[in-house]
Amino acid sequence: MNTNRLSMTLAAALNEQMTKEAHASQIYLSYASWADLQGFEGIANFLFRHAEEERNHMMKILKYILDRGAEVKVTAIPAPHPNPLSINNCFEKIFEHEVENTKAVYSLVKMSFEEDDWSTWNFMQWFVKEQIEEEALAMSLLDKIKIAGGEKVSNEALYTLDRDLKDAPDSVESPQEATAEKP
Ligand code: OFO
Repeated sequence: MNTNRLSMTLAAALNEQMTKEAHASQIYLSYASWADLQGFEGIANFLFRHAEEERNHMMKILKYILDRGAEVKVTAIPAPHPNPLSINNCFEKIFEHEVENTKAVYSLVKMSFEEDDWSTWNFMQWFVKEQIEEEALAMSLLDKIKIAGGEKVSNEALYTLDRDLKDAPDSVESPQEATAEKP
């Protein structure tokens, strides 16, 4: 008896999205490590936490594929992007990445709509909503650095930004509290 309720196309697309989320996690990990090495502990902490959040997104998709009776294909993750050139550049790259990921999410929504796969369509709505938050978060980082001077930001302003990101409670639940059900 065949218990798989995902089409081959959607299973492949979901597996691909799962890898994209793992890739996102690696990107945040590498940017966080870069920021830490530059002495920006607060920014690094923020990015490390976000890396965990992306991993939870990966797990959420993995679990959904299994719940639908399809095969999970864990593949190699592409290398993260090269290190940013500055904090301003780091925040720009994060924003661009999130917008790219939103496009990938939309494409899955479209595919599930076209296939009348309402379970997947419904499942993907969580990601649509999440991407609104992720883009807004990335944009708020960009706004902060823009106000502080963009590429010309002073060390003093960077110090304050770093301290604020360290102290500010962000909306990301700690990895210990998050689950695949509730990333
Ligand atoms: Fe998984 O949300 Fe960012 O990329």
